Amino acid sequence: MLKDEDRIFTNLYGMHDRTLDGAKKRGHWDGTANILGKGRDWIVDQMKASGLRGRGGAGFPTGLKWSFMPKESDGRPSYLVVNADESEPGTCKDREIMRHDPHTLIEGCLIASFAMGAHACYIYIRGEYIREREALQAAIDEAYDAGLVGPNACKSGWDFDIYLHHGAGAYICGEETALLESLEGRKGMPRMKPPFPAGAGLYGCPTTVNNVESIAVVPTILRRGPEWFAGFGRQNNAGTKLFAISGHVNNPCVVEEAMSISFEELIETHCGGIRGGWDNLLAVIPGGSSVPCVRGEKMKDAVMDFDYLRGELGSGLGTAAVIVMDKQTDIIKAIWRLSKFYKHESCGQCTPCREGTGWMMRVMERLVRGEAEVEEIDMLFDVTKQVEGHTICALGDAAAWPIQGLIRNFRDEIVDRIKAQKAGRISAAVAAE
Ligand code: L3W
Ligand code: SF4
Repeated sequence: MLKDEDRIFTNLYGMHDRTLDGAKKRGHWDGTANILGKGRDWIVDQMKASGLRGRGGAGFPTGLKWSFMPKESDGRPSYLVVNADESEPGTCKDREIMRHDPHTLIEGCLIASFAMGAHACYIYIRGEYIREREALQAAIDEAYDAGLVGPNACKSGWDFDIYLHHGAGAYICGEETALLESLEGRKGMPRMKPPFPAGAGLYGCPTTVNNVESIAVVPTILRRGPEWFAGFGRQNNAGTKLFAISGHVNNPCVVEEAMSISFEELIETHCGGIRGGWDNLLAVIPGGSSVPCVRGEKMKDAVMDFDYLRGELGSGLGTAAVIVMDKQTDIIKAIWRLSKFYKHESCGQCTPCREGTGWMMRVMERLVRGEAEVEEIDMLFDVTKQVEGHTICALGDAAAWPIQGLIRNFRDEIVDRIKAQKAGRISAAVAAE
């Protein structure tokens, strides 16, 4: 178990004072001007050495991403945009940072912006996060009043402004280029990449989009040193990490743990075990709804990091939203429900996603009832392959992967359902809503 002194987020459960006074007592905003005084290159190099990989789902190396920003201005301003549009089903970790430890994020915004030559930072917060935006705005106001942000931030000579922008309830605005469109006042429709935001982002200017957790851990990494952070987790999977564990565990929670912790230790130590015991575990979605589910028996010894979950289990760490399903779950129906979500959230601008998400959802609907032919399982898998990788943004992949995970791991259950339907043994209770 991660020791208390190694935790970055010391107020995750709101037990302490979240105001500036409380944050300072817990070690935040300590020596911030000294960190800035070491210069942009030093900060970026330290972040590279820490091994931090983006916490929003893709796991892209943070220091490397920052290094894509121009060193010299060509007349265009640079921007940092924080993606606080936390909407991935199962994911509720950034919410805890913003409502209970908001100063970790604000201090991180200043340091990261400085490192990328940005005098302004926009935090795009999910529209439904009303309490969180109140807490965050109050903390931003405190930071302005104390001179920590604003002109000559922390007396560093660096002018820095920070703006909180509210989303309006569209999942797709969590995709970084849709988010930028939305910030600019248009419909949240993803842009083709390249160009990546570092080349042409907000208002066509160099922009880095980072997840809340990625930015909030920056000040502590720089204070304690990159070796300290890199000391947690396996190689290439460094650091401590927030895990949001939901579903059929005895005590669902958000917890900071060392990367590469085993699934069993994570669940036993923090969640009081699986509801009904380990023999009752059916399936786990280890990284938010976009990654494929895994059969329970393969998960017990799983290592919770990017490379193990992708390489060994064909799934992913994603946002580290761990969704646990016990044997009372109708897994076909659960994945159908995700299909319905992605169909609803598709922005509709590219054909494989717009048409494919509806098509996949309708086949899934029939599979829930067993009203299908066995051959249709392979046909559905083929369709997911036609969607995957053929769309403008990752939502198409995200709609395809859960179905692929279902078919890979639970084909027998789907076949049994079809046979039961043909034999007249299906209960009306399994019919989709
Ligand atoms: C410059 C290059 N920049 C990549 C940057 C890119 C982005 C980051 C990662 O999707 C995933 C998705 C969801 N030059 C670059 C470059 N970049 N190559 O690196 O890029 P990418 O394309 O790998 O991923 P993405 O488009 O950011 C994110 C998955 O996360 N996901 C969803 C999470 C949802 C939330 C939420 O609710 N807020 O986070 C969960 O698994 O499916 O695969 O910045 O610009 N050559
Ligand atoms: Fe829109 Fe889907 Fe295409 Fe993404 S993949 S741009 S959500 S239609």
